[in-house]
Formats: sequence, C-alpha cells, structure tokens
Amino acid sequence: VPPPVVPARPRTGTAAKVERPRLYKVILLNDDFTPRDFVVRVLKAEFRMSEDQAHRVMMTAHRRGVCVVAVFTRDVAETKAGRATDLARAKGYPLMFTTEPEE
Ligand code: TYC
Repeated sequence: VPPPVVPARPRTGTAAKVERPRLYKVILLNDDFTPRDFVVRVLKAEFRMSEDQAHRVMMTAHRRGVCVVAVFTRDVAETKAGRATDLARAKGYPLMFTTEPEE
C-alpha cells in the first residue's frame, strides 16, 4: 500500500507581508549666499514644481531656515537631494538639500 500523504505543516513567519516603504523627506536649507532665483530654478528643475510652488518653498526656507520640499522612497529622495545640491555646487553656491526619514 502507498504511504499516506501527509500535508505539509503550514509555514509560519514567512507569509508574504506587504509593508509600505518608509518615506523620506527632502529638506531645503537656507543659506545667506544662494540667490533666490537660483533656488526657485533648482526646485522647478529637480522637483517639477510650478513657479508658484517653488517660490513658496524657497520663501519658507528663507524665513524659517528649512522647508520640506517633498517625500519619496529613500532612493529617490537621496538621488534628488544629491542632484539638486550638485546643481548648486556647479555654480559655486552653498545651497543644500538633505533627507530625513518620516516618523
Ligand atoms: N537666503 C538666500 C538669500 O537671501 C535665499 C535662499 C532661500 C537661499 C532659500 C537658500 O533654501 C534657501 N539670497
């Protein structure tokens, strides 16, 4: 007689859990040297903002010291912050974008 078919014990702890990736803020830092127009240009180019949005974000950083630009997955946030900072560096400006995880 064939051996009985014993069903495999369902595995635990390996169920396909789907979690949202943690999101990262891109933060614009104020400085005393970068021209306002240049900050607006970088925000429009790298973050696809309208003139209006870019101007508001620039002025918020100018007045308060920092402004959250947008949130992305970690990879995208770091790439965009790096590219935006590099655009400024190429023109000799100290403008800085950083990233930080959302709570
Ligand atoms: N503070 C700069 C100036 O007065 C303009 C500026 C705004 C720079 C926002 C950086 O994130 C910034 N020329």
